[in-house]
Amino acid sequence: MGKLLDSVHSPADIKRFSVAQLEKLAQEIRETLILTLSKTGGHLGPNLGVVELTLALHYVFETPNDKFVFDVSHQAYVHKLLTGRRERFGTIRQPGGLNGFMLRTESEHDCYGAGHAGTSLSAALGMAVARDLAGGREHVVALAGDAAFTNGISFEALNNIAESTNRLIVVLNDNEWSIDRNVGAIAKYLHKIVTNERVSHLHGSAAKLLERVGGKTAANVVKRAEGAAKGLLWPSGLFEEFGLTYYGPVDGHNIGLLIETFKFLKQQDRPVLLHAITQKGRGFQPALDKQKKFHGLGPYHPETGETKSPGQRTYSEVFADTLVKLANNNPKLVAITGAMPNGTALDLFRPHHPTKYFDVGIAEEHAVIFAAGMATRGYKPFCAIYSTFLQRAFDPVVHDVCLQNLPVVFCLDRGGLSGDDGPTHHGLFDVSYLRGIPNIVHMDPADEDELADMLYTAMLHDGPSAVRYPRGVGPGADVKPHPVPLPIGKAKVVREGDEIAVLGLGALLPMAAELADRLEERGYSAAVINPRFVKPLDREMLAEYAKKVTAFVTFEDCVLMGGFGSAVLEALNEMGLDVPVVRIGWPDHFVEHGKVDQLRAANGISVEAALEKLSPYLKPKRRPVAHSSLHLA
Ligand SMILES: Cc1ncc(C[n+]2csc(CCOP(=O)(O)OP(=O)(O)O)c2C)c(N)n1
Repeated sequence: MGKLLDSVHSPADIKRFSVAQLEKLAQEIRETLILTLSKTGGHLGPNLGVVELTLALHYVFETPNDKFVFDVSHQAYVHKLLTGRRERFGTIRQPGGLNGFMLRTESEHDCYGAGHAGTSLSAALGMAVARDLAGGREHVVALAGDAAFTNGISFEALNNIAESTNRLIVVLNDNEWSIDRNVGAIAKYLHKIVTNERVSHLHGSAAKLLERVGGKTAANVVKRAEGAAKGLLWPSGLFEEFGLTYYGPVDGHNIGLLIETFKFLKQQDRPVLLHAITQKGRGFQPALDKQKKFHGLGPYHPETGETKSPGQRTYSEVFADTLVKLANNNPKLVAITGAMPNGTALDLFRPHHPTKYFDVGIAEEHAVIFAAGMATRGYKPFCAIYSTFLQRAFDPVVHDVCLQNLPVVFCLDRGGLSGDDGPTHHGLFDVSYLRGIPNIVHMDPADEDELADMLYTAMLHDGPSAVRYPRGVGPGADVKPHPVPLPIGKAKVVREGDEIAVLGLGALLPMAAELADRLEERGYSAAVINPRFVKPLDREMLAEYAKKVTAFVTFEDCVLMGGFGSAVLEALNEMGLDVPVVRIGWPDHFVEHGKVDQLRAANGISVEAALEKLSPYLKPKRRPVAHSSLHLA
């Protein structure tokens, strides 16, 4: 690690550096990012793109008094390195280590946490208005990527800024990429500004002057610098109409220029937007060559950027392959993603059915309502949205799709823990938030083949449905060449048993089977059931087992509150069947980032925890197995 970075313990330490030293520091930061993330994984490309921007921001402003609000905050690693977390940086995204996003509890320099896109302008405006009301003078800066402007909330905020405050700085970090290429009219509009030759000529001379005089303090020089900064002004119709004074586009890698520009913007008594052009992945050729891959990834080779393949098809890939097959025979099938063609694997679908594929940008609400519209015209939309991001579109799911009973299929990728990404990305709520909505069918496959069958079932179903599947690879089941439809609302009995019934939803079916094995070892007859459907629940099956078993056990990879186990309890209660239900699932607190197995064990999602909770309901056996370490009643 280079010397300059070693001497940086807080942002104050970089303020004594010259521009040349800051450029050297930028180089050291890039090396640190590339090396560290090669071991931990993380958002390499976005962070390599904001090194100079972050340095210039910290050079000019004073956090924690001034406030930086980063959109998504996946690009806050450089900020972390500069704000007292350098020594712990190697722990990023590791269990017990630094979070991969901004976290208010992690540092006083993280004034706002995020992980979902489009929140920075609203949050920053809230802080600016609070400051104005309290008579404060601190600066509030929102840093948002170009893809954040595909999101409705950003525009809801823009609609309010000019009327709400005179002092807010928005930095638009434009690299022309979302995770995939950025899409839509706004992306085209920004591209037009960036590639306009007249603008770049004008700005070239203004920027040169600014650089020449920048950093000098004599009054007349400062005046000239200000004049030059004004030369960066280009009336961008869009942002000017929203009442923000637009500056740019500026080279987001020119530290000297950025510093002088921020010094100028800091003095403005009106909301301003700086359009900075950056290069995602700058300084690492593999990241420049493969923008999508290096947006966010697991460990890689620090020189070649090579990564290990998971060795087996992920759930997302099985989903995409199945959808290709289904679309081959169904001209009405369309696939929709909200800026996640890579994550959802729909980029495998796109080449097969380019006219049936829609990337609508980071716009989950629009994605769902757009799907509803298509469904009214006889199309069968498959909306592939991560479980965590569908939270954004809860009302469209209720009001537009389910209320009108439209045949939209929600393909909930990352249902369950998202692991290293942490609480903003864990998909633990969808069972609870979807289960209470009338008309929806909710399915959870236990393996890849069942996922294919459920997608086929959803295609045939004339109403709304959701199929939820985990991140990464599953058990590796062979997928049949042709999926078959499943009877809706019917569970699958995997193993018969008549003392305890263990229900394992989706990814937790193996845990249910393991519990049953452990019970069998102790002499209990345990049934293993794959519920398949959270809704409609197989009441017949429940009633049948309620006649014979002393308890049910439910395993689910979602929050217990309002979840699958709760559904079982409710159904038994409604049928007047008084059988205890031991529920295993996620407790009522947010779950930090970490390894899935460790987090499950630490949160009581384990066979051991189930045995302990179940013990009061187990009838004593005459000859308990001697080696048992558990005290079964
Ligand atoms: C609501 C929501 N949907 C999807 C995502 C997934 N996501 C994370 S970063 C990202 C792209 C961000 O692009 P941009 O804001 O331009 O920043 P860049 O990474 O290019 O610097 C997306 C789609 C998200 N975080 N939040």
